[in-house]
Amino acid sequence: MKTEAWWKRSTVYQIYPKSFYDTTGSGTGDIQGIIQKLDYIKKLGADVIWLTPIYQSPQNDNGYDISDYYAIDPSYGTMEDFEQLLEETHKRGMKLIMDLVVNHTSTEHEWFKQARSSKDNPFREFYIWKDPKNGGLPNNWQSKFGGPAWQFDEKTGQYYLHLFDVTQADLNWENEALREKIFDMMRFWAEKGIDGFRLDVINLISKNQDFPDDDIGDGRRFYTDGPRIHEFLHEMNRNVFSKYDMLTVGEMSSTNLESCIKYTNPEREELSMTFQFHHLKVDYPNGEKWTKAPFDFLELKKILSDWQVGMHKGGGWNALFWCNHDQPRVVSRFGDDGEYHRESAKMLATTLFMMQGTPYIFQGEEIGMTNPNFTSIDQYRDVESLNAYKILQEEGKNEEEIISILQQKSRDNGRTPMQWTKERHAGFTKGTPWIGVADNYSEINVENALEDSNSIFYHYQKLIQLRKQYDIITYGDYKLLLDADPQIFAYTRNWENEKLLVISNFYGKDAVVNLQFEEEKEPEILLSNYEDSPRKLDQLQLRPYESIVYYWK
Ligand code: TEU
Repeated sequence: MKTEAWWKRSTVYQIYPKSFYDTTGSGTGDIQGIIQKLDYIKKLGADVIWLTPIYQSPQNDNGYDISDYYAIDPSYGTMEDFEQLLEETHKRGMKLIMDLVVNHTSTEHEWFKQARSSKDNPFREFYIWKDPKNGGLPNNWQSKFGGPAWQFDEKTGQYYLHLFDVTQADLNWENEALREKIFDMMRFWAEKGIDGFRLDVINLISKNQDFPDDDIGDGRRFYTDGPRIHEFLHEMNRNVFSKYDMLTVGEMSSTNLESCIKYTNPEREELSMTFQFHHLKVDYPNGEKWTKAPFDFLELKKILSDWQVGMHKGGGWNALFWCNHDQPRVVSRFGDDGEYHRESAKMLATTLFMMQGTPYIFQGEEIGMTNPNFTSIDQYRDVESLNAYKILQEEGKNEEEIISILQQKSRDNGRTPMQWTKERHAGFTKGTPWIGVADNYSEINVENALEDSNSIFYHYQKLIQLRKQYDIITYGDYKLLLDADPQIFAYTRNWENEKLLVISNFYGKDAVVNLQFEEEKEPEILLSNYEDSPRKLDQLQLRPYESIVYYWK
């Protein structure tokens, strides 16, 4: 029997250090704060911690703009703090993965400072420079944060490419010297003993070298899953990953199923798994993020199911997630953050955790943290949201409308401080938090969750345990049922002589489930979010947001 990769049965807990726990009173979280909360994560049962970037950075994009890959940002602590964190994590039998941001660096990185100093500087070719075309921009590509993707540099008379903020200059992966430098840096962290990497927008590193104008879009088709991407990832795997026993998860912007099978099928020696975002665009009507819109439930089912079936068939591996630091809170988004807060948060967790892949929990998700509903632009911090605010103003939208869009879509929804207690600032800091705390913290907090045996926290704990216990969750195939039902998300998993059936009501009203089953035996209920859920499947009625996992053997 082949050995199972350790990350297949693991659950990853994502920490956004800035908002996790502050031990100094600075108003931003720090590494010592993470160390103090390791036992909490252990209690939840997560096996792996993913830290978003803690490297030295001017923080224009909260650390995704790195100015030194070898240094810890002083706002988080020191390299000794980091080493202590790694040791304390390992002591508890958990693993730690770091964020690898190598599509771009900060323009304050030494490489970029050298590069911009003159056209013949050896670091010039570490970045992507182009001459003006007809006195203007080299092409019409757009930055993901709004506006053109090129910035003119007066001193040398050329433009540099930035797919994100103007302070995030894209690296030139065509340059072998750059690739060597990146692999060296990766080995430095691997040698410290980390257990893997989450690779930021890694499918954007290979650009079409003709840099053509895009007559139908914003340019993304010329660099998404680009011409040499599989070659670069394979090279990275051979030079770094394969030398260690790592979990590698690629964040794949606007990707497709076919590419993700290639990225993750072990035979190709690229990555362990991928994040894709199609299921999180079901509330972007016509692909437009900056509008207020309900989510398309049928589309959500279809997308998740296509990825389940497709990756299974192609021998790939999914990272399963609802939330991260770029996304609104899922209970506010696809659930109900009012009356059915608890039921809907549990339902969403169950629906995702019973799928095939490795699940990710974003800090606070396990207690059902919600969007904060900020009411004024002064409360927002995110560079993307602040840009969007300006663009929406220019489009003539009024203040109220813009704020209501940000309330639904801003990345800051996921970035408010972790709610630990009902004390001031939710116990996150003794100082002034860098971003406001959601005002429901006296109800929704870790202290309350731990005291209540029926809390969302313990539901997540149970889900993590089930995944360890039942092979079928890791290995079973997947089939969507009732694809056109406007209220029920139901699927089966089959493996050897076992079967799972997951039925979730995605809305706040009762639902009748019309399913025919040949099974003679009555199933066992592995988990439900209501007491006394029915074991009989015919004439099954679900209560608001009810979600049940049935099991046959
Ligand atoms: O995000 C990549 C990315 O494209 C998004 O999720 C982005 O936030 C979204 O498209 C905006 O609508 C990664 C990081 O997770 C994010 O925090 C960084 O800002 C970004 O890369 C740049 O490094």
